[in-house]
Order: sequence, then structure tokens, then C-alpha cells
Amino acid sequence: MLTRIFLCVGSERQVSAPVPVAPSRFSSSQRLRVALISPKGPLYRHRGGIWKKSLRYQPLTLTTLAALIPPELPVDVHLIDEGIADVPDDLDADLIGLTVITGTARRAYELADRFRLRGRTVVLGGPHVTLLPEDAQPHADAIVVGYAEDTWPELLRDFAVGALRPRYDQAPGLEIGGRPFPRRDLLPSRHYLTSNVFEATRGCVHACDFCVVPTAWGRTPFQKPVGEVIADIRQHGARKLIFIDLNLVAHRGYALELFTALIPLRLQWYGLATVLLAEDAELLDLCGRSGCRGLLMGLESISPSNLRESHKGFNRPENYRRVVEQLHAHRIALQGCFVFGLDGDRPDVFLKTAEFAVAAGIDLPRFAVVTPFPNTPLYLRLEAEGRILTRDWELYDAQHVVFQPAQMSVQELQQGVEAAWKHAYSLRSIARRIRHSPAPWPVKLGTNLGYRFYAHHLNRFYNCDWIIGRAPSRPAANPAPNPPAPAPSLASLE
Ligand code: B12
Ligand code: SF4
Repeated sequence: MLTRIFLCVGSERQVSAPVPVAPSRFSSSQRLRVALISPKGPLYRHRGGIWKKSLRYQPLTLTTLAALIPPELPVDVHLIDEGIADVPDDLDADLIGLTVITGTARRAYELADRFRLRGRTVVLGGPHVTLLPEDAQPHADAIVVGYAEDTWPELLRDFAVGALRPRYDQAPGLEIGGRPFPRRDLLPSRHYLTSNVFEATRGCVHACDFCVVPTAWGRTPFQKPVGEVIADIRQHGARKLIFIDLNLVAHRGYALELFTALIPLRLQWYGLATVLLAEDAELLDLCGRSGCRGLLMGLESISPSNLRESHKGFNRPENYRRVVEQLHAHRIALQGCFVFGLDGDRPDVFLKTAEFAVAAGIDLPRFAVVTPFPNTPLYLRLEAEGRILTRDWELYDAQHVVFQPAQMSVQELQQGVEAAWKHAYSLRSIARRIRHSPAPWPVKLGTNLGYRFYAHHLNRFYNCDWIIGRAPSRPAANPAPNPPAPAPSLASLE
């Protein structure tokens, strides 16, 4: 699901000079109305998306920001997740905050521009703003770069006294612990499969060159004290939960402590980790005993050279089958994610990889197009080589091809991803994989059939018409200044 992602946080970050840009209309007798919006993307949207309720879990960004509002400020906060509801046409608020990932930047900017035309103050933050602040700045009265545990409350206090600055940067030494628990009560739980969504850590120690995490937030993991994570889980009454941390085992000592503390809670939990977990018998054993029943791992590629070149050489394809067996021995199912389009990939990579996934007994294989998120080392390299085809950020969603692949055409890559999905989720492949899965039958059948539906409907939502010229070309929000070839020839890349 979650693909990967750099711009060092910390010491390089500067604090902007206090230039009041949008004086607040707020006076001490009024309540401050704040609306926080998570804009929709092509898949994750209220109407017409593929992310049905059964696949949606309550997002943590808005609820985390709501909890960080300083208690002394009289604020009425309204959360809108465009994945489950529309933004009201007449939305009125003193300050509107939008969270932006690259794929939703176009929608976020459209909303932001509209609100600002109506005289509202708009704040933008999130991964895309952190990766590329200069892209977001023209659409906002203020941007928040990096994690906002300290800057968001600071921004609200500044706004309340009419001293909003144009930019707030995460300062070095940020702690994510000691904060109020997310306000999960502010989003309607009935629209989600679950609101039992937690995070213990942020960041990752590795430096995979396509990953947003090291670029956006650096390589120092941020950790909440284990006691706080447990207290949040207990308070929410969660028995089955999801950890959204991108690599729960990034710091071994922390993971040992967390897993040990989870054991007495007798939970079932699902999360993300790297294959390195399977090489660590003690950690894996604790992980299983703590109630882990499913992990998502970025296997990425079955080619060692692709992995080495992506700085993910710790993934060893020759061990993947063993990883699956080890996880299964601890009753943990594997959602194994592969990306296509790395420079070593040729047109035969799709079926080879999908068949590998089936033969290895991966419970739920997933396939995506490698995406050069802005300013990652992968992006910078492709840009230097003149291979970035578009800067229409809406297409940066791990499903569209936005760069010129090295050894195949854009269309071959786009269609190959779909072929891999279809192979891995054919009824025959499902039957071959499902026998080995440790998940209960209703769960493994349900998830496999859900992904089979996804595999067969992917092209309704994602296609490469924009680039191969079958449909009227879509206007690029930010066209690449130096396309590698004249536009019409993109059609002949087939
Ligand atoms: C949960 C999750 C999802 C969920 C829910 C999304 C959601 N709206 O929350 C689902 C499964 C739907 C999802 C889908 C996708 N996701 Co996702 N997802 C995540 C994940 C794992 C956690 C997000 C989270 O809740 N973090 C915890 C909160 C507290 O942190 P935060 O969001 O960063 O917010 C903090 C700061 O950034 C800042 N901040 C953020 N927004 C704002 C706004 C304002 C106004 C302010 C002041 C501050 C601020 O303040 C917060 C506190 O510090 C992140 C990875 C990660 N761990 O961050 C990826 C991540 C956001 N997803 C990513 C991607 C690529 C996708 C998909 C495109 C993948 C795919 N092809 O399916 C889709 C696109 C969905 C869409 N919108 O159309 C990328 C985004 C990269 C990028 N540059 O675009 C990430 C970073 C993962 C990664 N490593 O690549 N995703
Ligand atoms: S291991 Fe860490 S750096 Fe590599 S893709 Fe996963 S989260 Fe990103």
C-alpha cells in the first residue's frame, strides 16, 4: 500500500522571519473556527473511488493535528476527510488547513486557491509540502514544513494575535512523545473499517533511494514512549489494530520494548516492517507473541542489482521464500509489495515477479510503479538524466508512469503492472497461495477476492492515456521543462 519516500530535517531548517501575512480577524471574544481537510485522490475519494469502506481505516493526520490545538485557544475544529465526505461548498472557517501528499497536491492547491479567493487563511502541510516547500508556498498564507508537533500550535497562537508567518519549519530535537492522543472522536467511525489506528514511531534508519521518508524527515527515528502508546490503545479500547509506522522494527531496542508491552493486551495487530525482522529470531518471536497477524513489507524487486542500486541491498530475493516461511511459522501473514520500472527491469519482469510471489506463497502480493517522489535521490537522478516526463503531481501515485523507463516503453510498464496483478490474483494463483496462509479462511478468502476485484478494475481508475495520446492530453499542472523527446513522440514509445 504504502510506497516509500528526503530533504533533511533538523539543523538545516530555518525559522522564517515574523512577517505578518494574513492578519487574523479573530478577537478574544470570538471562537476561532478551524477546518482541517485531507483532500481526495483518484482512488481515495468519496464518490467513485476504489477504496471501499472495507479497505479504509481512519486516517491519523487530521485527528493528530486536532489534538495539538493549544487548549487555551477557544477553537471550534471541523475535520473533513474527502475520502468519506465532500467539502461543503459554503465551508466557512477562519483558518483552513490542508494536508498534502504529492498525489493530492493538485486537489489541495485547487481548494486552497478557492478558499483564499474568498478571503480565508489557508495553511498547507504534510509530506509533499515537506519535500517541496516552494511548490506549496504560492498557494498558502502559511506552510508547515516537517512534523508539526511544535509548529502547528505555534502557528495557531500567532494567527490568534494576527502575527502569522509565511513558513514554519520543524526545529531540531523534536519529540513526538508527551503529546495529547489523537482526537479520533472527531471523524465519524461508521465510515471506516476501523478507527483503531495508532503510531508508535516515525521515520526510518534506512536510505532507499525512492523513499520519501529519509528525504522528508531524515534518518533519525522518532519514538513515542512505549507507555504512551499502550495508554492510547487502552483508552481507545482497541482489540484489533493497525500501526501505520513505516518501519516498526527500525530501532531494534524500541521494537523489543513495544512488542513485550503489547503481549499482556492480547491484541491482534497489523503493521509494516522490513524483511530484516525475519532474520532476528528473538524479535520475530516477540512480534508473533505480541499479537502481530499481518505485516506489509517492501520486497520491491526480485533482482539483486535493482535492489543494490536502490540502496536496499539488505533485501535478498534468495531469502524471500524463507521470510514467508518464518512469518507463517509465527502466524503472521505477509503483504509483499513489489515495484516495477527500476532500471534493471525488462518487459519479462512482470510475470516473472508475479509468478515468484505466487510460488513463494506470499499471502497478499501488491504491485506498483516505482514513483520518483519530488526531491528523492531517485527523482534527482532521473531529472538529471532528462527522464522525468511530467510534473503533474496528481499522477505521482505509484500507479502512473511519470518517467521514462530504461528498458521498456511507458505503456509496457503501465500494462505490465496490471498483468502482474491479474496473474497473482487469478483464481488458480489464489488457490496456490491461499493454502499456505496462516490467516483464518474468511479473512484470506475475503482479502484475496477484494484484491482480485482491485486487479480487474485498476484500469478504470488508472490508465496511461495521458501519456500515450489515446485521449485528449491532460494539461500538466507543472510540465517538466525539458521533456526527453518532443511531445508527439511519446505516443511512439509503445
Ligand atoms: C495512513 C496512510 C495512508 C492511508 C490514509 C491516507 C490519509 N489520508 O491519512 C491510505 C491507505 C488511504 C493511504 C493511501 C495512499 N498513500 Co499513504 N500513507 C499513510 C501513512 C502510512 C501514514 C499517514 C499518517 O497518518 N501519518 C501520521 C501523521 C500524524 O503524520 P503526517 O500525516 O505526516 O502528519 C504530520 C506532519 O506531516 C504534519 N502535517 C501533515 N499534514 C498537515 C497539514 C497541516 C495544515 C499542518 C499544519 C501540518 C500537517 O503534521 C503532522 C504531525 O506532525 C503515510 C506514511 C507515514 N507514516 O507518514 C503514507 C503516505 C502519506 N502515503 C503515501 C502514498 C504514496 C499513498 C498512495 C498514493 C499509495 C497508493 N498508491 O495507494 C495512496 C494515495 C491516497 C490518496 N489520498 O489518494 C506516501 C506519500 C508520498 C508523497 N510524497 O506523496 C506516504 C508518505 C508513504 C510513503 N512512505 O511513501 N495512505
Ligand atoms: S526501509 Fe525505510 S527507507 Fe527503505 S523504503 Fe522502507 S521506510 Fe523507506
